[in-house]
Amino acid sequence: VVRDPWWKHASILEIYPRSYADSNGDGTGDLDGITAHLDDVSRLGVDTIWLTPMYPSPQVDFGYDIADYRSVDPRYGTLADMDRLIAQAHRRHIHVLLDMVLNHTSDKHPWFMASAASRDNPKADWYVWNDGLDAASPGVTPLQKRNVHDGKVPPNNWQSMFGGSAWTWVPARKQFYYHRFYAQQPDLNWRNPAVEKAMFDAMRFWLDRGVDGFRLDAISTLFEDPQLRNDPERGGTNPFGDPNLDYRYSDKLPEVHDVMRRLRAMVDTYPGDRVLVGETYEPTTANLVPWYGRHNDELQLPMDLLPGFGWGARFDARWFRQHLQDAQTQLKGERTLLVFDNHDNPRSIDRFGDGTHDVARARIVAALLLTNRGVAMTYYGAPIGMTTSTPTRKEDVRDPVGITGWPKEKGRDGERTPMQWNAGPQAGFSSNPDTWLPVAANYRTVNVASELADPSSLLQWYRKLLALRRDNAALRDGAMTFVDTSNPDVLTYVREGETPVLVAMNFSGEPRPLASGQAGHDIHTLAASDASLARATTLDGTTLPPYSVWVVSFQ
Ligand code: TEU
Repeated sequence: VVRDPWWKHASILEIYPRSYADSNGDGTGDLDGITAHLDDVSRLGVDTIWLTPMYPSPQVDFGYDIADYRSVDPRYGTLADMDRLIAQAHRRHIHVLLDMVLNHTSDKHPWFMASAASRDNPKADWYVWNDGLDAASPGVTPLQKRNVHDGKVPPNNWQSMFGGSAWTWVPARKQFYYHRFYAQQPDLNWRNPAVEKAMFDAMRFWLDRGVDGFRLDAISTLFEDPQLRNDPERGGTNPFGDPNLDYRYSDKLPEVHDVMRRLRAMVDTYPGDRVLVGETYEPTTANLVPWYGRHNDELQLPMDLLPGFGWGARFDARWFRQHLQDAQTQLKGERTLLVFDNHDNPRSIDRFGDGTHDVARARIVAALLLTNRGVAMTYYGAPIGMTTSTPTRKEDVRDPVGITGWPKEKGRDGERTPMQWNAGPQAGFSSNPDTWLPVAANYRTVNVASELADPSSLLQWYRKLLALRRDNAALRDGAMTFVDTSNPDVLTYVREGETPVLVAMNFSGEPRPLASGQAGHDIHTLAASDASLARATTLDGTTLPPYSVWVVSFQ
């Protein structure tokens, strides 16, 4: 018997360490805080945690600017704390994934400090350096002319994702360096084999300590066009007021796949099915396919961020039916990894909510996430219905994206507020009233303790669905068959198996009859958002109340 690797059935919880639990009262979350809550993680019913970066960092981008890949930021604890976290998680059969930022380091990383000091040091070629052009040379674009130093402009018009030129001048070298993100996040030069070796060694360091895999940050951006051609302008401006570029020459270059293959081969030398999850923002499902590798020899789990964050995702039965069907057919049986929530985007409860039925709609999102044939990933706070608390005054903004982009771009603080554990001071997150971001105002009702005590809470809904995902054979593995496929309001599918399970979701604010076409004499409700559904005795003809979900096994 060949057993599936664990990750094919994983339920992953993304934890933002700054915001999860503060064990030492400094107002910022830490590793011991996470360790202390591992029983809560188990009680939720997930089996894997992904920690966003906890390495030493100047925290310009809250850890996505790493100054040392082999240690822990003292704000979060020590290496020994990390070892204990891993051991305690494993004791509870919880896998641990770390975030790995391969595209760039902090500008305070010793590699960059050495590289920036002169043109002839051992690390001189570890980053992407360029002499620039004479500001007066023909063809220089207005964007380049915003960035003149010693009569030089950057070699092209590339813009940082976070606003402004992607090139920063260093007087000591009389050169520009490239940074796709902040100037404090210089891009590594992946054309230099020494860089690859150093980064693979850093990953080995953690694999040797027992981590079960990595979430690879901004993975599509490792390489840049060797000719440094100008990105075409798409028209309009981005939230930072810069011309909107299409990033064709600094994203998704084919060379990244060679690195992914070598990385996968390295990771596969470790026992225990270690896994590579990719942050792969793609405009269509088909675009995810190359990330698995031609011979399934690259990422096991490219993230499918489409339903969450863009390209037309709506709270709409037709949209989700199409998307889930695409995932089933295009990914050729691979497990998709749907992502509705993360630390970079407003929470889905707000994006898909209408202001009146937000929790009811969140139950549908939970069902989409947890009953489809894929790997599930949720974000801390989503299972209790934490909302997006975006700052309203610029002086309260902590995310540099909001600081540069204000007021058009308010940054990502809203989805990073402290975890709401209970109705006590600071929601049980910290003993210190001065938390790094304010606790959201709704913490007295939206919190773990209150929702555990309430059988009808969103948290109990998540717990129920997570348990079903784990224990019900059809939901765990069964093929997905879509039924009633032209229904504009009700999304219905069957997870096949010895005892099949039907999942029906009414996306409309009106009652709708279920039309599954399944015989279903002998039915058994596994989860129902409404009491009337739990009492139903037949599949077809049963009325689905507004915004309801019914998960029911039948024979
Ligand atoms: O995000 C990569 C990325 O593409 C971001 O620009 C994302 O689109 C944006 O944050 C949405 O608002 C990753 C991390 O998830 C993010 O937190 C980091 O800031 C970024 O990489 C740089 O490391």
